[in-house]
Amino acid sequence: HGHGPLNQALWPNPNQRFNNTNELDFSCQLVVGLENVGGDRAKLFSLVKEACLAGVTVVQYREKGTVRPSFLEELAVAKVLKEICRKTKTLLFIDDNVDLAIAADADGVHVGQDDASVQSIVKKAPELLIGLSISTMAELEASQAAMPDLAYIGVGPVFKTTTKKDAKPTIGLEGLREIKEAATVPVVAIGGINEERAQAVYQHGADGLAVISAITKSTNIAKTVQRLCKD
Ligand code: 3NM
Repeated sequence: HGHGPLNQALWPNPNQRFNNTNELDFSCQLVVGLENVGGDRAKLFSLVKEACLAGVTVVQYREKGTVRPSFLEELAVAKVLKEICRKTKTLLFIDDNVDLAIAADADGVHVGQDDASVQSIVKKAPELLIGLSISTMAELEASQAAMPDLAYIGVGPVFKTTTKKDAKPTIGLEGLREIKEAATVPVVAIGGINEERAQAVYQHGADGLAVISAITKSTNIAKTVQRLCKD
């Protein structure tokens, strides 16, 4: 499978993928799937496009609803998202599904503690960037060996979230700070983050943030993204 133009420019040598990690911007991530927009594909595409144009730096395509689309349906959606992201130079990550990330020529894959191991992803798809969810100091410590292969860690839930059904206990702003102080890769805070809470999240050390509902439920996406995202 071919590298996207973005990957090609950034990672000329697959064995030195992370030499340029500092040039990648993980500051503002929209996590979204069909379940977050009432299953409406056209709405998903227009929302992602608007968010990308407004300054979102990463889109994570995530289908974790009770009704899962088929692989081919998800691939069709992911390919459109890839095209939108390519035009705005936004990174596209796929949640959990390494095969989908490869097939859609995404820039990266985001995995949780119970998903594919970082080691197995590196082996299978060395060109993919990898984000890993971390909720506790114990998980951070247990993931030390994987750090050189990670583009960022997703840390949360910082605040109570109603969007993720199986969310872990909230860690709060102090939990975020504690993990940030020990982390060696960019920290992307997630969970219940909205326009009002964004500044506090940055003040507690986050390098970036990731949201679902703050953007999918916004009535003015451009304004919301401006307020959420670090300049
Ligand atoms: N992951 P909202 S919390 C997808 O803690 C996701 O790892 C979380 O949605 C984690 O911005 C979460 O609407 C949901 O709270 C984020």
